Amino acid sequence: TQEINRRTVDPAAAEMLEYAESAKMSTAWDRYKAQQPQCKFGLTGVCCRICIQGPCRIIPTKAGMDKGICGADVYTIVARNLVRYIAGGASAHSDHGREIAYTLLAVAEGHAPDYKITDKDKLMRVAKRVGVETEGREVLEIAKDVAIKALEDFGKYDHDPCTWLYTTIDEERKAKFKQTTIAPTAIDRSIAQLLHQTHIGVDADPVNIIFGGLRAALSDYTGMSLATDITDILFGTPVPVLTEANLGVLDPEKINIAVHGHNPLLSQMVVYAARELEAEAKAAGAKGINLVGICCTGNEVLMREGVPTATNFGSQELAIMTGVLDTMIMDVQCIAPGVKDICDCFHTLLVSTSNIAKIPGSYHVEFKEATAMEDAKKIIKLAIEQYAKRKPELVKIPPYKKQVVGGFSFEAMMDLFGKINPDSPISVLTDAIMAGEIKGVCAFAGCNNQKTVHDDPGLTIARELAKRDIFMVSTGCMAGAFAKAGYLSSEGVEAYAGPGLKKFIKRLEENSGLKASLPLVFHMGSCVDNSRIANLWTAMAQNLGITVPQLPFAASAPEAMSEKAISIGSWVISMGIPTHVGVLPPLEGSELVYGVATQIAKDVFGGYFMFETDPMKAAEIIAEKIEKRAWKLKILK
Ligand code: NFS
Ligand code: SF4
Repeated sequence: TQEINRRTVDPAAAEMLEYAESAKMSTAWDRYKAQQPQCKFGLTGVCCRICIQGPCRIIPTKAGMDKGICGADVYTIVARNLVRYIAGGASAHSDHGREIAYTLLAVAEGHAPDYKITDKDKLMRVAKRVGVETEGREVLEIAKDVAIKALEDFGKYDHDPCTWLYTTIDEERKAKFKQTTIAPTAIDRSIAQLLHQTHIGVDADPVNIIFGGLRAALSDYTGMSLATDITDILFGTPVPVLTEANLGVLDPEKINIAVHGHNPLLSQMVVYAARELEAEAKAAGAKGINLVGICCTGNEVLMREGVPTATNFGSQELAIMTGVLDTMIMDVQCIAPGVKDICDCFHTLLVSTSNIAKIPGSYHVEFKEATAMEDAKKIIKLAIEQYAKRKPELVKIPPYKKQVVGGFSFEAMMDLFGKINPDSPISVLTDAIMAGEIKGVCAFAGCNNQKTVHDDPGLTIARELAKRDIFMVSTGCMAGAFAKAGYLSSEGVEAYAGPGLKKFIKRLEENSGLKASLPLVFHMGSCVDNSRIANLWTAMAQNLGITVPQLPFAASAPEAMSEKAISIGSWVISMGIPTHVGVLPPLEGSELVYGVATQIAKDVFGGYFMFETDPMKAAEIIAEKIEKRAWKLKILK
């Protein structure tokens, strides 16, 4: 039990981990332990494997080992390794965005019959913003031009900055990115160029390498920004929705299907298909179909359809151990290959759907936009068949779930604020800051990481910031952690909000016209929806007539893990937001690179990284940064 307490603070995960131990099923926690101690060279970023003369491992104090074989200094190596993570992250996010943009194009051209334009108003708003003519034109014509505009952001050959970057940020940031030459002109180019720049014998200048990394990071932003916009156009812009989270959402009497991954093109279709096949599920003896989400594809369908969250990244294997998950449908990103081993201990069918994401032994159903509904139905029928194979003696659902109020897109937030001040919704937030009712805003993002106690850092920091009247929003697997702990419902407000924050949230609540009470932390979506959070801070800065770096706004990725998290963090600091990261990325091997990330970045961009692995200390640091900016702002005004 002591060991388990050091592994997670999620009661459902703890129960499943006890079970895994007694049943001798190995989990990510066990494999993390088996990897200890991890290689110090790798941990500090000083191992170079960029060419096959290597690996070169640097020991700065040891003559002859202070440089790589090619003569690369430690700062070159650390910087190159860092920005290659960004290239990976930006590729993942932007490729996701590209799929969505292609689907909009297919809809416009009539090749994707199962999809449609759901939010015409958003299409019009986006079209106007990106410079697509709307007057007197058919909806599908406009949609086509918006899709093409988005696809151009990937590969256009002029030298203008990407459209989805420059139409969503303020003038001051545009000038900053221009002056520092980090505005990407094409997403693909910036990523390919970064791989070129970090090839052996190209760039040895660490600062120049980091600037190349930031350009790719802004491409990451561009890709996710267009992904969010077009996903809203296709499936609707989220509005507040009531649901639940944690393994207790699994229903022993229903056919349980988990959607896991990131791309809503599939998971959203699964939602539609499940509704149509309800009768078939009943004919098979189940009480119906119960869809649940894991990771960000789960966040997507939570935001738009109220699909409950089963769990987040760190505990994905544990959902299968309940013995009632009939099928796990994966699309792309963050699906741990370890899930297959657990599926093999139960009856769970693992279905892969993307040509670039397969797991040996899983069942592959290729998902195509042209036959989307048919593909989704095929998978659900497989799940219905699978239900009969369930082993009753292996059913074990931990009885934990919490209420969740989600669905806070940027537009939904503005609607909420607009109930109090219809003329200037965002003023409701900024006025509360200027009046000192709340101190500022913290955005939580990112993953689970085995290097921390699962879910604990985010929850601890949020509790501390709540006490200090800091307004909070979240995306990604941190939103999953908050969901499971009751922080995405009024339970969190009652338990943790300081007096000012409570008053603020209650005021919103009284005016909201919603049946549900409002949460402590506002769920703004998947990781690609961090673009919504950027919209929020841009609107706040414009409303106050200040720059983003002057805004009392901070970010935290308490358990950052993926390359995507690194690329997000990098654009967030470029945008001017101080960003806490709760795990040490491999930077410590170079004082220079570490210094650029934590200090020089502040001088150049106003945003910077704060690395702190102790959640209590981290909360202190984040609150202090926000409070200091709020204090300065009040003097300024
Ligand atoms: Ni973001 Fe979301 Fe989760 Fe991390 Fe993975 S699912 S895209 S990368 S682990 S938060
Ligand atoms: Fe070693 Fe240089 Fe090759 Fe890196 S690029 S592995 S430092 S020789």
